[in-house]
Amino acid sequence: QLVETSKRLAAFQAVKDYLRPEYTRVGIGSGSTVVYVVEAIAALGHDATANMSFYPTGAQSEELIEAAGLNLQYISKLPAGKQLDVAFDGADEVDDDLNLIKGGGACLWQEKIVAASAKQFVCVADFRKLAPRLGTAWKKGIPIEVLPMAAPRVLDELQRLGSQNPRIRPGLPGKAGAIVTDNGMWIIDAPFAPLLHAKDSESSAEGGSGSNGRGTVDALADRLIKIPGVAEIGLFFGKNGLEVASGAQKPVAAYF
Ligand code: DER
Repeated sequence: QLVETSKRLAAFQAVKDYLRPEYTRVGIGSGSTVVYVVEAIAALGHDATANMSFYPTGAQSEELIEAAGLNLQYISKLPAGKQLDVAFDGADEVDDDLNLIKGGGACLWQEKIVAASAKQFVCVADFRKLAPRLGTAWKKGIPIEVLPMAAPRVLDELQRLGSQNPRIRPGLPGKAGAIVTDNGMWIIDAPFAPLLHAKDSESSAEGGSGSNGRGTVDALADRLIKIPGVAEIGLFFGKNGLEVASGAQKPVAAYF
């Protein structure tokens, strides 16, 4: 119960702090924490949200927006040169530079597209997600969205890059075979040694290529995204990280 209370408090605080009445385009992430973000937005009342459109990051996010009676719009319809005013989303782990591991809900590809389309990206997470370095609290590995036919090759390359026991995410009961994302892809979860910040002075910060050496978030991300068959990776960058894309989609705040 403490976790749910923490998620809800974080969500209501994030909406209070970052959803301005004049905003018209709002990204909505995926997972269980963002449920409370939508609850907080809906609680503002119809008049407050009537001029706002809400952009989903997958099937669950779309259902959340519709069920709350909010105006649903799609990132594929965002006019050229326009950005979302703000995007809210959860995370599986947040380090103290606001680098994120995302993808626990297998929605990371659309989540990153929406996040990268927003002027501000607000990460909403409960206390369990906070860790000094990525990979210390979240042990399941970095979620990576891959083309199914390339999965065996990607697993090989991840092993070579030092991942310990990367594996294709299995389906849940009732679904034989691998999880299939909203985009028809598979997810590989790739555990690595805890990732350093670019600023860490430790000697192993060269990127740990090929060994279990500890790499930096940026250096590892650079390698992962280049593996043939990888569609997107569940690493989002914080204050001092790389720009993921043109937008200022680096997380501006994380609430716990
Ligand atoms: O898939 C994701 O990145 C989601 O944001 C998710 O991992 C966060 O999930 P939670 O809010 O249910 O912990």
